[in-house]
Amino acid sequence: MPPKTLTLHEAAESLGVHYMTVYRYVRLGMLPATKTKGAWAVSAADLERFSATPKPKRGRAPWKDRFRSRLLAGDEAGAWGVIEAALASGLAPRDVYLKVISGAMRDIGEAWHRDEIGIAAEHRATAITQRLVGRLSQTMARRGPCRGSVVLAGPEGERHDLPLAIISDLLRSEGYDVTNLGCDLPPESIAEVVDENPGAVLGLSVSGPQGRKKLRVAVTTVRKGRPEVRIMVGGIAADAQLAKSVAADVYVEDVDAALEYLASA
Ligand code: B12
Repeated sequence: MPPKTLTLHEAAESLGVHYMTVYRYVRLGMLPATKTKGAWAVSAADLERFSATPKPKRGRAPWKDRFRSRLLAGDEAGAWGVIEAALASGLAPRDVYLKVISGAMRDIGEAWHRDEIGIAAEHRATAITQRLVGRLSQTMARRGPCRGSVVLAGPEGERHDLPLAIISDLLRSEGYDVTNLGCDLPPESIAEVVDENPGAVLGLSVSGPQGRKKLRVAVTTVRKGRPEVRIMVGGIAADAQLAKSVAADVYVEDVDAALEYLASA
């Protein structure tokens, strides 16, 4: 027997609140819901769980969970609503990138790894997140003197470009001039752009096994005839040992480590 579902009007009646209140719970990702034939439906089990859970106090809302829930429902407007609500509540844009967006994507990766969600749900969530990061990035430019230049790229075979987009926005917001090439770059193309940006630090990002494999050729190609170029390596599939073994200058675990290195480079 299929699980019992309720319309938002029925859910509102059951919770004893206004329809708009339930609608807001759904759009903020607090109450799981799916859209069927253009209308939201809530499962009886989710509604029961929701009514039994104490509601988060203002300022302590689990933004990451709400955002993840909207991503998994394929609800782009709702996911953007969560970002707007988080910003309006005073969460810093940097935390929206690192805690809400990155945190939700990592959770989704784990869920996919455990076979709890399919590849389509993961791809849909990634596509929505890419568009929302594009939207959010317009609020991240900083006026004032340029603190230096950075070229970001993923080696050939690397297909994770979201980390690059996020790091790019965070470095821009700290006053760096960033050229983000995205992922899957032939080594010669990375070298070409390094030549066009004299003095820039190169940041390479590796998240998967393929990018990891091609990191060495990326570093070697850039270094050939350009021994002075400083190269930092980051990403979930990288570590200090890997960075050292390919003769990069430094492994940077996160944006703070990158900022520290850039300030000293
Ligand atoms: C979305 C996703 C994909 C998408 C990518 C789409 C896209 N356009 O980006 C697709 C579907 C293509 C994909 C494919 C694969 N993926 Co994938 N993917 C993910 C997922 C769910 C999210 C990645 C993400 O955006 N995370 C959010 C970012 C912002 O967080 P982050 O990566 O930790 O980045 C932070 C830091 O690492 C750091 N950082 C990162 N890079 C850099 C660089 C610099 C210079 C600096 C300063 C900092 C820095 O700053 C970031 C912000 O804090 C992760 C799960 C996860 N745990 O992340 C798996 C994950 C990365 N994927 C994984 C795997 C195995 C694969 C595949 C091999 C699957 C397969 N069998 O085909 C392929 C490989 C494709 C390839 N050739 O690269 C594994 C990697 C395991 C490993 N360490 O090797 C993960 C961890 C999933 C898992 N739990 O198993 N994937």
